Amino acid sequence: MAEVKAKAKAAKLADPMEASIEPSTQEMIRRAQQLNIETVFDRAVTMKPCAIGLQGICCKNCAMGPCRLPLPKDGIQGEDTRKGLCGATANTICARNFARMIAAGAAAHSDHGRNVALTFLEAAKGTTKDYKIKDPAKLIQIAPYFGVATTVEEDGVVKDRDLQEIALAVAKKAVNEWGKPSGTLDYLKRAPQPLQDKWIEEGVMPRNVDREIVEIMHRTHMGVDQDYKNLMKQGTRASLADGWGGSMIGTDLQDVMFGTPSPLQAEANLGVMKEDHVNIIVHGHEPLLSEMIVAAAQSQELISYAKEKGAKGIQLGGICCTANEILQRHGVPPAGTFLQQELAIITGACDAMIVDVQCIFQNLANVAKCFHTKLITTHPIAKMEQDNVIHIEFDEHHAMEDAVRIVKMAIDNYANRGAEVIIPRHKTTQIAGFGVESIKYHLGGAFRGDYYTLNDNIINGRIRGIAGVVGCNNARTKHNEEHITLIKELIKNDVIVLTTGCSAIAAGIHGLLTPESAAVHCGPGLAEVCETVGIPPVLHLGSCVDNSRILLAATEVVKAGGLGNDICDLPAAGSAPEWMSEKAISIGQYFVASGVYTVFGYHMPLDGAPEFKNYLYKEMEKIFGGKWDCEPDPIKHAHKMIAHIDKKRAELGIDKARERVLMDMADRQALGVE
Ligand code: NFS
Repeated sequence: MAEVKAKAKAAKLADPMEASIEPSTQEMIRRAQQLNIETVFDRAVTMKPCAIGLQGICCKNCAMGPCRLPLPKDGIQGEDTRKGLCGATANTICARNFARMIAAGAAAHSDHGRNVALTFLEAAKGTTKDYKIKDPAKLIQIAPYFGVATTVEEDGVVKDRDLQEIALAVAKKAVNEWGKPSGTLDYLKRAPQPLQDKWIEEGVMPRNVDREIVEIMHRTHMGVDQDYKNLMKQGTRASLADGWGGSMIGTDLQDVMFGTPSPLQAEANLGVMKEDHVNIIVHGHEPLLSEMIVAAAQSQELISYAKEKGAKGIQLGGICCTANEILQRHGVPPAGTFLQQELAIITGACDAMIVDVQCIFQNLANVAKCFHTKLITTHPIAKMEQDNVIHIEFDEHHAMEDAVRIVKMAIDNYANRGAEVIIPRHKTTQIAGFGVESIKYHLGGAFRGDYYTLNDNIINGRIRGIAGVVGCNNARTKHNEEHITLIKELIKNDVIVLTTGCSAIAAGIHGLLTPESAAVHCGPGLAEVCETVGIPPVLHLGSCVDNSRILLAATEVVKAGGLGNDICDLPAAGSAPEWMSEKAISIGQYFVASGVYTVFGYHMPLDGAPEFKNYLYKEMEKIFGGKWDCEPDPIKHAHKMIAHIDKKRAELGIDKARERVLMDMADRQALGVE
């Protein structure tokens, strides 16, 4: 009987080799299972997703439901008569659910952006000593978009305006973007003019960030908007408020306060943890506190304190997008992607895990209970109910004090480690920290400092096109497999890849973020370009809020000329092969509404409403030039993107390699981009 029971239990465990393609992940899943500690990988085996929810047609927006409208097994024959109690159709329900995902995603990104803007306001006012203007050039660059002057005229002489004064004016304007009573978002004017014209024509210019999110909640309340196209109009407006609003402002102000990233070398994967060091893992998204933790952990005082306690030093590592933030600015190595968060604790070497907001498993607390790990929540909006979790609330007025307290707590905990520490040996080297500015520098050439070289190489066919590969891991797919197979297929076909989020961490872990990988994995054209300018074929552009960098990089490509006059004209495509979060849906929609063909992997919750699905997958292209698609097979997924890139190359007349005719000033002005 006992044996039968044991077998039944064993059947519910994940097979490590099936769960991930990554050896240290496999090793740690195995160790967790030996220690009888459950992880997300096991839960993915024991719990199946709801078949109706998967189709996107469960409505629980009122207490007459939940109403479920599954698609009949043999599809819709004749008229679709499915209705909820109120009469809501499958299209309405599916579109409402989709729009609510956008609202949640846009809210998460944008609230992060708001917190950054509020902290920047404190810094500009001088009411916090821990945050300063680290990158004045970036401040000067963004000020005009907010209508803030960077010069003053005194007695007929034009002088530079006081930096602190500019900062205060920018901060006030930025904070206002979340709730201004009239007008539209200031940053929309950064998009190519034809795209702005489209948004105006479609009536989707976001007015302020909060309003667009609130309006989705209103429209999707019982008995309000019952037209899927109109619902998606609002979904689009809220997503644009995220990509060209909350996220973009968040990215820019983080750059101003913490420095604009430039390429740097670092390591990646669980193997960055060190047995003889105090290991601190920061996990989440907002870099406001983790920036301070980096400074604290690098301070001589705390390093000496760690040595006093018997450690050789302090090793910081990151998980998820907080990892990307401190990687791109300080070279702090990411210890793993979203799906590796429990595994970092299972090493037995994690002395403290500090979490802020988003993508944090509640099960971390249960895993931490099995070890000495201190799990510390730091954000007022993200606490955990388990009693082993410590809450140290971060406040920008005493941010450094909080950080020192947390790092000391981790150091004090070093002595409490259990006997068996097993850190997987796997780690890689990577170059991360690219951005709009550094692409300009690396691919622009010494004289022109612009996107000309990139455009030239796209036009002459060495680079076939550009792909943005972003987003999460999903425990319903094999960890990292889709990301890596897809990215390799793209670069093999001479498509340069811009990556962010957990996809970027995965690319780093699998060795694709080095210039040397070009010779191994790229087609001859892309390899030649990478070798000549010394860049990796896959460029790490940061965290998920930094997808705004991809929008701006695409805009720079348009501005450099020769590849059409809007983002939708570019030989480019977007992808989130292992997506799972609502943020990914918001990102997908703002990419589509910015003119990008966007393919998601795994599955989309749309099958129960074929008409609505068709609207996203086909009709949307007629409106914005971009559309949704889904393809779980990573090779087919890559080839859908490549086919789109080739279609755009043919439309541009560059399907056969040729030299570009340089644009003159009149041509550039005709493009309507600054
Ligand atoms: Ni993006 Fe970053 Fe990762 Fe997905 Fe989560 S960390 S914001 S949501 S899982 S990429």
